[in-house]
Amino acid sequence: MTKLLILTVLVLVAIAIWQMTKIFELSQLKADSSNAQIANDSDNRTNGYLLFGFLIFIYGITIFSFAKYTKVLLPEAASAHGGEYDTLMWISFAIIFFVQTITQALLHYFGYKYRGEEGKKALFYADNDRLEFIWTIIPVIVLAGLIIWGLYSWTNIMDVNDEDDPLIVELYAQQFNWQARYGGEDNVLGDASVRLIDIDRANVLGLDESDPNSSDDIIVKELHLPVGRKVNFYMRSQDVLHSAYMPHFRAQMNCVPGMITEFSFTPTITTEEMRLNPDVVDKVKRTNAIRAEKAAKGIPNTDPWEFDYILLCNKICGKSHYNMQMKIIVETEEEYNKWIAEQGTFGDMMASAQ
Ligand SMILES: [Cu+2]
Repeated sequence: MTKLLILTVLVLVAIAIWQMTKIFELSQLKADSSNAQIANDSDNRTNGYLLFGFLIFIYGITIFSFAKYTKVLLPEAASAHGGEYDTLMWISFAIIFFVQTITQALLHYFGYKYRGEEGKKALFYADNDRLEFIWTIIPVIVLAGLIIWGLYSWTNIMDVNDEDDPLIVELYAQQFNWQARYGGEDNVLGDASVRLIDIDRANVLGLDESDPNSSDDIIVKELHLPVGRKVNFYMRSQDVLHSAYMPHFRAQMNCVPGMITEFSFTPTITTEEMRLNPDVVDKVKRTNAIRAEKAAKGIPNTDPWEFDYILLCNKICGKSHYNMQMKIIVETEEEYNKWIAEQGTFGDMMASAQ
């Protein structure tokens, strides 16, 4: 209550000061008979120079951001389609950057060149069809090119099919964790529905026990993928909208309650190889330097970090959304086979729950 009162008093004081300034300004106007409100040549020149100053500022901040923050971007794409995606993004950036550099320079230069001057009259210039045609057709061609290229890439990337014997994996989202389910021996996922969830028997993903395909399914909390093999992901959500985001693979797909969404990609770089990537080495070094500094101050959770691929939730789905993640390990075919052989099946799990 006291806080509210203090706040009210402060607001009232601010209004009073503002009103008094206005009165003061009005009284000044009357006393000064010259036209102080109309900009003269000197004012216009100053504003022209300020425009140049602002131009230098925006160029400066752009160059500064490039130099300082480029290193926080993602490292090289670790999936087969990722290169195409990155090229599209960088070409778009380059075009935007080029056009912005030129148009801003022209805008500010003309602002200065045609600043107000005593006795100068603006030229009345109705229109010029040819000029309008040029400045319409160039953006049309460039944008149409980018959009068509984007659509082409999108259809290429989103083509989820069963060619090349893909590994079938389900990503199951719930507040606030991820689980992955492999098709098992037959590489076919058993039917599942949230209505079949049976917490008492640990059937947390609601697999249909009567479906013969479900007994060999393997449910895990860490995603392992063999390098070079296509993976078809099928996403489900138990509760709200989530989004399966795997930044290093340039992959993201919403997980929607009541439906199955799909995404497919082929991992091309193993976790071990990615840890040797110069950008990643650099990032690990920088992060661990910060962690070491914090550790010295006695702040907890500051153990040195090691790079791992990651699956994140990219929809703000609730209070622990930030912590909804799963480690992804890309490894050789042999390592993957060894790992998957060690995992228990859904059938085993149900048998032991009897
Ligand atoms: Cu989520």
